[in-house]
Amino acid sequence: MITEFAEKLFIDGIWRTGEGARIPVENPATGEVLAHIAAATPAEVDLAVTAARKAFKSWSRLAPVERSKALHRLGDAVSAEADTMARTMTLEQGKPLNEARGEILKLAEACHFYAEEAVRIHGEIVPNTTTDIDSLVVREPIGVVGAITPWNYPAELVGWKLCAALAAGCTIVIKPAELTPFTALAIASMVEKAKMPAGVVNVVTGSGSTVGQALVEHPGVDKIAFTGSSAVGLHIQRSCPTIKRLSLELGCNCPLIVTASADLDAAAKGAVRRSFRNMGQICIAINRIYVARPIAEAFVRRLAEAADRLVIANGIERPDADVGAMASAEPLNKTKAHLADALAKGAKLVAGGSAPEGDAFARGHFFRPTVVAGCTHDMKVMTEETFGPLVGVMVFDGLDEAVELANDTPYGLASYVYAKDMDEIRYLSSRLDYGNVAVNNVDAGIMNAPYGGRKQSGVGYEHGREGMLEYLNFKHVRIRYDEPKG
Ligand code: TXE
Repeated sequence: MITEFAEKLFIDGIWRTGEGARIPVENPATGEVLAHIAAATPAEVDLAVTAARKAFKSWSRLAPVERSKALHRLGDAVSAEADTMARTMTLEQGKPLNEARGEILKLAEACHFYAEEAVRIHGEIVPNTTTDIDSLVVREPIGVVGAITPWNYPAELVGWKLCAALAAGCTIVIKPAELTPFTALAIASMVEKAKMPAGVVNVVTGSGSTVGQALVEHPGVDKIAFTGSSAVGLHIQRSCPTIKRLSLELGCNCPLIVTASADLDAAAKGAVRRSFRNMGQICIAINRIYVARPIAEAFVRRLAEAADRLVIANGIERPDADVGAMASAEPLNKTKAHLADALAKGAKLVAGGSAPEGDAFARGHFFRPTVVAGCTHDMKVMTEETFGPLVGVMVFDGLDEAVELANDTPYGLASYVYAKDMDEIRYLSSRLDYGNVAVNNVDAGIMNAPYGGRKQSGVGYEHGREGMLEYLNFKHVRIRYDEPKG
């Protein structure tokens, strides 16, 4: 599937060989170059936006039930190709094949979810000053969306934007991350299979600073939907030359609080899953854990044992591995730097701490799931997003202190609690200043509930009905009627 899409752009329903510079895409588990992409030129970005504008005229006027059927067809096409799409993702991103397949099926789920939502968009009639006037509050699609996506979830993060936008009646130009462009191009080929009208979905590849920036600056783009780092999110917000709608899903430094009433085995299991899945390269990964003093030792022991048990492998060779390669050298180096910083400041290494040994790991970006205990808030692991397989643990003495530590961050995307005591659960969930709080589980994001960050973690929502509202405008139509004559 990868060579098929090499150097291609998907614009106005046509696969075009890109005219710009070639950028290599590597397999992070082996260092091999898989293929090259073409960096879209400004003219090609303009072509894609123009195609999306043209398609918007008819797509936005299509009966919602027809948009719904198209999204269902897309979901079916994605499910049918789940195996090949997953392989493409594992080759370019590094996560194990089974996990990649799960992500592709989540993309299909998003297609079907928003296919259902497409037929439920409606307005209301609100009370007026007199009874001979109707005020209709209707919803209309925003227009052309520029979607800029990262490499950690190459299918889902494209899919949430694409499906919600299309359901609302918008059209879209997608700029995927340079590291994982082929999954997005594979999605475009499913769009083709699903017989979506030309121009409704377009994919242009290339770097953020050129192709992404061209979308941000294009006057024909009405909304930017972005997932990525807080720094680039802020840059996008500042650099829009015209007023545009924005949704920004940015980084975090997510806390987990484990109270003395918690089920320790469940807490350790949850912590390991949410700290190390996708090698910690998740905006909702647990980065720092606050544990009640009386149970701290027992919890850390369980956590370290569970981390040590994780199977690490090349995700193509071991589809069922727990963790694979990291996506590139950059997050790996950041992980090592945060680990060195914590150890230098007195943290204790209790699991991992180095690359796995053996020829299989020699050329890829591998690192063992790592736990450091005895942490404090002057360590980077406790205050910055590591985006790698590293978690820090710190002890607390009272719930107030736990809340204060957990909220001591500029971020506000997701937080986690393990506790059995209902009073503790209520207290903590109401005081954690985060868009998502998961209690006694670690799945902070599900398809039918809004998912979004506070503070420097972003603005806007994805998932759920709220995710689709991000692609709709309100319009107030105020109609005065006369008494019929005769
Ligand atoms: O993100 P970037 P990167 C965090 C995480 C990670 C760090 C860097 O901490 O280590 O960010 O990752 C495009 N105009 N997250 O470098 O640079 C870029 O091409 C327009 C958290 O990959 O933000 C890519 O398509 N677009 C996060 C996308 O933005 C630009 C997920 C994201 O890239 C641009 C990823 C520009 N000037 C990283 N510059 C999460 N919330 O899950 C770059 N891009």
